[in-house]
Amino acid sequence: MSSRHVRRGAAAVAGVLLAAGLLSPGAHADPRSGSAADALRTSLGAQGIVEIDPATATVRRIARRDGFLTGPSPLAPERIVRAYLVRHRSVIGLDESEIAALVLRKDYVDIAGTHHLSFVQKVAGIEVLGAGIVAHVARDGHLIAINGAPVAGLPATAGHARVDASAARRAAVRDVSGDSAATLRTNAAETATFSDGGRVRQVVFPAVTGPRLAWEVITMDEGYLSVVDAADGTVLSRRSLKGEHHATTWENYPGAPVGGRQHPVDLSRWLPGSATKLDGNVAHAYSDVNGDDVAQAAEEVLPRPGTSFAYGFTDFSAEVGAPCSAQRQCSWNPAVPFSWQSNREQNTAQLFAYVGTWHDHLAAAPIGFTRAAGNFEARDGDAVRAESMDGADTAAGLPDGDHDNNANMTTPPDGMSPKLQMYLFTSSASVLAGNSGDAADIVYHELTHGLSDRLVVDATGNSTLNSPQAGAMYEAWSDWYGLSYLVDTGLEQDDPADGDVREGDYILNGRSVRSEAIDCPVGSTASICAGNPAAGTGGYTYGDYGKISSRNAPEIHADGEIWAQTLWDLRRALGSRTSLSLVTRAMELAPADPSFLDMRDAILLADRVAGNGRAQDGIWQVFAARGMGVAASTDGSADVTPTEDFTVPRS
Ligand SMILES: [Ca+2]
Ligand SMILES: [Ca+2]
Ligand SMILES: [Ca+2]
Ligand SMILES: [Ca+2]
Ligand SMILES: [Zn+2]
Repeated sequence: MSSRHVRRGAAAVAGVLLAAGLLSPGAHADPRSGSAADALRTSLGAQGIVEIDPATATVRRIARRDGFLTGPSPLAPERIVRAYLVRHRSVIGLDESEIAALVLRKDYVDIAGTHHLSFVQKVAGIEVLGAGIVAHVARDGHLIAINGAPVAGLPATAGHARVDASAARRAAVRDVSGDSAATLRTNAAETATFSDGGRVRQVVFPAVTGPRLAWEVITMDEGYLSVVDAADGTVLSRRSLKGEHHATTWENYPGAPVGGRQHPVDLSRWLPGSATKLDGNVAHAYSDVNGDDVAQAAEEVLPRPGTSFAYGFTDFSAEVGAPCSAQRQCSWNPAVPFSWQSNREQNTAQLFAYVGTWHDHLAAAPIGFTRAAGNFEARDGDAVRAESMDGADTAAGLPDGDHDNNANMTTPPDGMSPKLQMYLFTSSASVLAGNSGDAADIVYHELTHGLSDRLVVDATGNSTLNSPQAGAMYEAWSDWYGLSYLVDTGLEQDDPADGDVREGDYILNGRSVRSEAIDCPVGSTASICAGNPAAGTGGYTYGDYGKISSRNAPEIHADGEIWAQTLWDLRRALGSRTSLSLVTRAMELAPADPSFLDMRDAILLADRVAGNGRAQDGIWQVFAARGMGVAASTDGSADVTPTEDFTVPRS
């Protein structure tokens, strides 16, 4: 585990953000600064460094590699610095009054006698977070270097806070899924202290849209420094103050054109700084290789000194051969017992990150699968038990037939942990020697079963997704939420062409685990939308129920394709955000054990509740085109021969 002194990089949230790199160019930037910077750089010689921060258009650094900026001087260090700033103000990016307004916060003299002067900026006495000038002056008065970057054009007043210090602290705690109950100790106008030793103080935050009044919140219980908007309580940034946890993960699958390469990620949102295994608020991930649903010590993944949970991926593609490729890499060799061990830690950390990512995605707007909605969190007693490589060692170092080529999620009522089991896939001509826990589409499919099982419930909180039509939607939602996310985030493409959004693309080497792609419209002539002959070509309609499975019998994954494709149409018609909102709200509004038509009606109702009825016509058009028009009928959720209809209500 890393040192407590190591600080994690700032994490920006909510689209607004910190980090100098995201600040908008200062409106007051001197248009001549480019030439002034060039002139100064020239005067400093070949080894001169003059950098302008592209975001603030103010100075980032002035120095030279072969000497100092000025000669020795008997003047006080602060005077040396201020004189230099004024002389080079067009490069600094501040005018004379802005330089005069810089406040010397600290003059630290190191044991060599060098002064390190920190100048901050203030608005009506309130410090501008992260902005200012740091200058270094040698003991004999040489100015060594200037570091920035300050903010130009600050307003004269900061306004008033509408959110108080305690509310700001609560927002910061909530944001990191914390549970601190620390109480207010002292409360002055602009600074409050709390019983955990933390502090809340007013600051001016340089946001993209301009400076805004905010609270800097330091929570010692949670170990974060957060910035909370004083107007509306939005968390503008956060940074962990604790030892950090990293993993190296991808977002899609190994070798994917987008999201296919490992890169460092910060696990600290989901893992306490003190964690010695992958066990946090949203999940406990371990490799249940013996398949007994218990985490034995050898199945845990431990952090490595210096690298935390960053485990590299071992590519087995060359060893296994086709269909493994650079674009879809294999993760073990089914011919070699225990070969999966090479990626055991990597895959478990990957799965942990997937579960955390999906928790956060579902919890946020517009879906809103929160604690109150019944999501999965350790503080409520129901973190996900995420079992990677489940049963990989149930047949002498290989998975037995009950532990391969699949994945599953078992979801008990709220308050009890679900169990997510990811299996290895054994290779064949068309199936990769891969791991379902490496594939975003499969992990998100399984976790979404937890969403629908927790939202479509009876009065006692038990899932009611039992009968065939409800079961078909249960499978469809899992594909739809996952693929929507992958397309929304650019990890997968939904081209104008039909049939390019496919569940199981990685593990089936470019094909789908379904009979058709999810983006197959009714009437499509694309070959991947040809479906089962019994159902006819093109995307499916309600009357195809029971005809989609290759066994020509009702089957929930197959019949679920009707619902999944319909929701994909809805997503196209209404947009991702609106359709996610309506489909989720409809789960909450639907009757127990719903039929497709019950759920169509719940979506219409959700639009009246959450969308003021704006989408009624669009919803009807989508459902009518899929045979769920106004005169469609079904004899309940258990009916596997519903009657389709393609008309919309007369207005
Ligand atoms: Ca076990
Ligand atoms: Ca298991
Ligand atoms: Ca819960
Ligand atoms: Ca498409
Ligand atoms: Zn499923």
